[in-house]
Amino acid sequence: MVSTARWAQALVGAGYGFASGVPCSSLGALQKFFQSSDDVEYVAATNEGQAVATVAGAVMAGRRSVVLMQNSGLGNAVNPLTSLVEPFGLPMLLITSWRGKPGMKDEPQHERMGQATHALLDAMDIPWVDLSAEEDTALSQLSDVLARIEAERRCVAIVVADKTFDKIANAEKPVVGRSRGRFEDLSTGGDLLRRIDVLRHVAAEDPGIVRLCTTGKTGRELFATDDAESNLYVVGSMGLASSLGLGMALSTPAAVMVIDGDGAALMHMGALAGIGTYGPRHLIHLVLDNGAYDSTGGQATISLNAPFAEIAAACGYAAGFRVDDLAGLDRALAAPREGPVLIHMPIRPGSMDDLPRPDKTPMQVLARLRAKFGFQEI
Ligand SMILES: Cc1ncc(C[n+]2csc(CCOP(=O)(O)OP(=O)(O)O)c2C)c(N)n1
Repeated sequence: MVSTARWAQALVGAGYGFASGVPCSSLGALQKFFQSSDDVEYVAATNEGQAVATVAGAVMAGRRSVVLMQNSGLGNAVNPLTSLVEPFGLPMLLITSWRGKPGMKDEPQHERMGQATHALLDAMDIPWVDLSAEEDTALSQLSDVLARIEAERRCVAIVVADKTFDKIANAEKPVVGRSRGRFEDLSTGGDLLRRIDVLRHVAAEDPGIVRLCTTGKTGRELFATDDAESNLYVVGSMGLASSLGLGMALSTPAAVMVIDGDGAALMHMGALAGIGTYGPRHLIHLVLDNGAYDSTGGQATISLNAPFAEIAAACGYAAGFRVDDLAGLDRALAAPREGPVLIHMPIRPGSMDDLPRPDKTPMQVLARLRAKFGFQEI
């Protein structure tokens, strides 16, 4: 059996100070260590995909970070692992349990994933090692994996079977509840704007703000109107720009604006609870709500029944604003900020004709952002 404290201390000692995950009983002791350590900032994610995206945000800003999950949760994480971590070349440690390990008695719901865990990692081109239950071997495997992450600048997984780590008695740091934020409706009822009008306006704002732009036409329009160093086009990982923003805002003093779509925001609504709970005060979450999946042909979303600003305020954002013109947007942006704000802005569907796509790779766009904001590469 491996000493949880010794192994985790080796990880922390190697500079891994940021972690996010969703629990698994097989990783319970390790997660308890991270949640109790003063040397680790741990974000309890509501979904493994969000954990990956939150860690991705921290990694982009230069922090050595680890994501922890049950192998059932690998299914939830496939999308950001393949469409965020890989295209942006993000080095990170993924620790996954191995429920349903063939030959070990486990529940029926773990059987298939237990057989498929390594094949799934292989399919995603994520190198892995099965952690030894012998302590010295497990420690040397850890240092080999960390060296590989940094040398090859990629995600590497450690697969942990049940009963590998010993139990620890550390007391988890409590999650601090945040009080409900205020909600203000600044709408005027006038004609709705086009997305490009809002993006032009936002682009003319302070260039010292990181702008993380959701997948689809929003990023393409921002690219077309103002391809600035502050922009990061989150080309994949639909719905996870907000979790990415959370991890980044927790890792840099720079203001971070997430420009989201209604379809994307709906896809990962649990992220609102995470942002509300961890509350980075320099995070602005702008949801451009055209009532449609505009980028894929304008199919209707169900955003009519999603009062994003009120939900965000209830989740602990300092404030939620509903605005429908640029004056309202400016008022919301200028309001004193005691924590994250969400600005819900209904807009017209439709986009520019002949919309280009970013002419730089995700890695080039990230390199530019890092240079501008002084984010160190790990
Ligand atoms: C996980 C996932 N599901 C579906 C898609 C296809 N897709 C790309 S953009 C998009 C629409 C996004 O809608 P919304 O966030 O409302 O933004 P809009 O296109 O309206 O600007 C969809 C469904 C995808 N890229 N990823």
